[in-house]
Amino acid sequence: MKKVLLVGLLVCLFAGSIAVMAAEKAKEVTEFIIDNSSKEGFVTKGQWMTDEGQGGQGFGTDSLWAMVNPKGSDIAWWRPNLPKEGYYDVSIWYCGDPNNDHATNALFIVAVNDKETKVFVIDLKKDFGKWNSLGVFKCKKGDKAYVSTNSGGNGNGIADAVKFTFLGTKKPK
Ligand SMILES: [Ca+2]
Repeated sequence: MKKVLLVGLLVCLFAGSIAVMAAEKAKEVTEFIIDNSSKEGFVTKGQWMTDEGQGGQGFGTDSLWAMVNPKGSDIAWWRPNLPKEGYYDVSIWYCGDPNNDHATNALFIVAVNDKETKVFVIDLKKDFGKWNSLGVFKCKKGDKAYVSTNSGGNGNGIADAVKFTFLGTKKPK
């Protein structure tokens, strides 16, 4: 009788560990976030200053800002290392504008295969403090897709966070 109980217990433990393994497999990472504070995947050129206040609505502990510059020569790039080819939603997050000096026409560029694909004109005085989707892009595995912004708008430029969310290998409807 004791043997039966022991075998029963072992079967239960085995089934339990299979269930845990299955649950862990289901928790596949699908969101790839690059913040201005990320150690990898975020690069700038030119003059960017740290803003820890962020109007209380930045992503993470701080964000960067660049003084309005007609040449737009202050540039920030977010470049994730994607684990597989497929369709990704690309979203941007920028902090609040407590001094009312952010650009209303900041350029954000999405590039795939290292080629600029789509340009967006973003009003940084609106929709801050949340993820804003720029759309769905087919990206290759690796670090060939990126988002960039610059200081060439009519107000200060902001570099905060970008998120690539894996949607699948087939084009979402
Ligand atoms: Ca940030």
